[in-house]
Amino acid sequence: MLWSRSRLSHRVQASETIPAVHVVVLAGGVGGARFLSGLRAVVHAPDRITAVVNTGDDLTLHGLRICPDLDTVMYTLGGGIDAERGWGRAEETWTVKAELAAYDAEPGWFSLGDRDLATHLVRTRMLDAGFALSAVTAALCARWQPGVVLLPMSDQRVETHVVVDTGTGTRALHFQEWWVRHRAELPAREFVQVGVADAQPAAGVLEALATADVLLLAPSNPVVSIGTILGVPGLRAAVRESAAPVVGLSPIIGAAPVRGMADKCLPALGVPTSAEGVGRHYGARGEDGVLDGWLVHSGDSADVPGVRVRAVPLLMTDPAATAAMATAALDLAVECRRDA
Ligand code: FO1
Repeated sequence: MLWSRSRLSHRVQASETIPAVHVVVLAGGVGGARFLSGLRAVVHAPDRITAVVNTGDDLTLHGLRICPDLDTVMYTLGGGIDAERGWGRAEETWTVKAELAAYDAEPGWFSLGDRDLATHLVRTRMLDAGFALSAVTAALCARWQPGVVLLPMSDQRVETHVVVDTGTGTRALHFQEWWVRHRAELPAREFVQVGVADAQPAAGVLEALATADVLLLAPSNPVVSIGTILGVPGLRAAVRESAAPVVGLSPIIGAAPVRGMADKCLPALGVPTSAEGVGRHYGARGEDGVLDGWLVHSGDSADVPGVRVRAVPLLMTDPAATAAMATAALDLAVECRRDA
């Protein structure tokens, strides 16, 4: 069922009471990218959306710097994503991957497509020339035209490593090895962002947060995506001090994540895998948290003290559903703003 334009435009009216809407979204990979495409459909001035994207999943392989979440958002909004996989390029070929395997060039468990490799080659060349990751991302977006301002959370390297039980002790793995090679089957005891102490928000991030009319936490992994972004020194405080209402969208529907493996991450923090658990984990801005509003899936309930909770459909089944979610988030932001 297509979301009727009149209904959408009617509902958007509510959100347009926020003057010159500048929406800043903290986002991870697939869920964040899908949500951003819905938000872009609703916020008519696309360059008034700034996405601050997780870079804790980044890794260096075969001498190339790979930024999965930035690329997933860029490809999804730029029209180059392989929608089935949710990452990498459409119409991809794997010739180089096969040649690397023929050389037994490790690691074979992380697949780099031929088209995708061009992105990593250009990024690595620019990083080696001394350009900041934010500048490199802007250069790559000149081709892809995502219709939003795409910023890494930091220009410094921050890599999520996972401390797992080995049965005879513990070992730290790069997030991608845990996530891709082991499909997150090894119980995670702790997530460590290597380098985060020396990191700062990327160029443009604090300015975006300071000029935001609405701040949204996309339905991304609350531990390794949203949590990693908020862990960059100065970022959480900037969110808490923002004049904009802060609204999050639950990545958990019922007792399970919509996609990805948030349920494999939350136990390491002692957070229940529920919309209420994640909402309480983010916490109310009136206390020491970050939320003013929290959207949970219709049928779920959540009591998050100090946070205004609304239940709406949160399944991003098609563009119209995602646009409706984005509208609901903006509407809740308007409600929260009135309370401020
Ligand atoms: N995910 C996989 O499950 N298998 C892969 O081989 C793989 C390769 C890959 C290459 C580039 C890229 O941007 C993403 C890739 N991903 C792969 C997805 C990636 O692990 C996730 O997108 C994020 O890191 C989690 O949000």
